[in-house]
Amino acid sequence: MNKILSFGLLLTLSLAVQIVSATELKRSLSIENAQVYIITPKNGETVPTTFKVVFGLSGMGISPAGFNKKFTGHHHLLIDGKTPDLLKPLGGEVKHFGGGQTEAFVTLPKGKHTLSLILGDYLHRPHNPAVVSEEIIVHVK
Ligand SMILES: [Cu+2]
Repeated sequence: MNKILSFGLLLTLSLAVQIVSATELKRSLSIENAQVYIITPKNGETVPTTFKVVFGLSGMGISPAGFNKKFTGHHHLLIDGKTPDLLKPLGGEVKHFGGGQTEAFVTLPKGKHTLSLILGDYLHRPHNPAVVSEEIIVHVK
């Protein structure tokens, strides 16, 4: 009885491992040392209510959403949010730049705000490993 139980447990465990690996495989791979970063504004900068954000990417390329090209993706801007689950496709918690844009005008209310970028693949999924920028702070006046 014990043997049957442990065999069943082993089978369940190996199945779980296989499912996790299959999910991992589906995520697009990033290039080691690829970096995404905000070029402007600078961390700590004071900006007007509408300001331009310029996105930087090194080591990988830009492709529009829906376009499955290896080692590319599109930018996602996270404003005042906590980094989402990077194992799931990005949704409404970020602004998608699925056209392949590398800059955007953003309008925010006066006050302190945080900005960061997450690169996502053709299906809006963070890469494996995820390419995420450092968070910057802007003061909107
Ligand atoms: Cu997206």
